[in-house]
Amino acid sequence: MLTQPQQDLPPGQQLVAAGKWPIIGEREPASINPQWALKISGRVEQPITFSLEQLQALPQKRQIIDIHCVTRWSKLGVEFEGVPVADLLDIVRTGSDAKFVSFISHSARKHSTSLPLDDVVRHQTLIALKADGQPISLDHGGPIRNIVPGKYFYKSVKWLNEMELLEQDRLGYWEAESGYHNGADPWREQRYIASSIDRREAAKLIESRNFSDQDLLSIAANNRDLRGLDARRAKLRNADFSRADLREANFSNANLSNANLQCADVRGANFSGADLEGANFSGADLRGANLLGTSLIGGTFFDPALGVQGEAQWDAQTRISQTEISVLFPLQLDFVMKQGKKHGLF
Ligand SMILES: Nc1nc2c(c(=O)[nH]1)N[C@H]1C(S)=C(S)[C@@H](COP(=O)(O)O)O[C@H]1N2
Ligand SMILES: [Mo]
Repeated sequence: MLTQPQQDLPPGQQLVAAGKWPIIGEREPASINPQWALKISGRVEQPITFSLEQLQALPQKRQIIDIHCVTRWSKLGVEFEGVPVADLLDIVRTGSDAKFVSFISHSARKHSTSLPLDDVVRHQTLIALKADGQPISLDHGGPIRNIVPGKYFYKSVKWLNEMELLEQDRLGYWEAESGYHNGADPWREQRYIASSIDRREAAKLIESRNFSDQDLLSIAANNRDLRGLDARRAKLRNADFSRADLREANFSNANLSNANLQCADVRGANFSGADLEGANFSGADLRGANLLGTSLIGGTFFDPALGVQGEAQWDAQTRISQTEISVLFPLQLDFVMKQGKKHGLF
């Protein structure tokens, strides 16, 4: 596990640099200038649509909230301001059969997420209109987004335009499509659900060394001999490749977000274009590996708790540029910059 000096960071999280706030997931709403509004529908006595102006006219509440993204970055103490969801629910009066809330976005894919109604209220969910005193910017989901304290940030929808009260749960986009855990409790590390394939299937695939184009969420391949693995475009979120032999493996355009590659041998492996958000390469052997065009937000190359053992190894043939590493967090950035200079990588 990563150690951090801060006491109030959930396990496996790292702080972003002061003043930084990464943009994750969708970057824009379906249209730029709709009549911004929030509709409350489903199991309510009185469905209501609040315009942005009406929301602004309601009593506003300020809340200091810590952001924890599932891709392992945290940003503490953001001051959000807006209308508590509980206040809106008092106005519409939820039906006795309302058990869940689906938060639906005004985005191209109608992005959504859901929570039990009890959680929504208990966690003091806010319909946020401002962050740190300013209207929330469009790329961060303004002018209207929900913010759920104490849950991974994927429970906080950008460009919120509907809250539908449901009798039964309806999984959201990341939860249904990408195996994100529906509980989303950062203190219990509820990041992903378990593997989508059983052990026998996994063993067969590992034997064949061909993962290309497959969806293998949370696959356990730790300590395996996977030399020369073909994993092009494979979906390998949360995969465990710790201490695996991955020499010359091809992960180009694969999704390895939150994958564990601790102490893996990835000499000569190709990661070009791969999604490596939140991936852990501490202690891995990266000599001759290609990391060009990868997405590295939340990536780890050095675990201070393990000392020298926790440092990834590099050489002059490792391929990475300043573009990829610019998104790393301070401690990791320092380490990779040092290695880069030492081996003349950029
Ligand atoms: N509409 C919409 N909302 C979304 C997402 C998305 O892709 N689309 N991604 C979620 C995830 S995983 C995170 S971490 C946060 C990111 O918000 P930010 O870009 O403001 O940091 O938004 C959440 N809400
Ligand atoms: Mo996220």
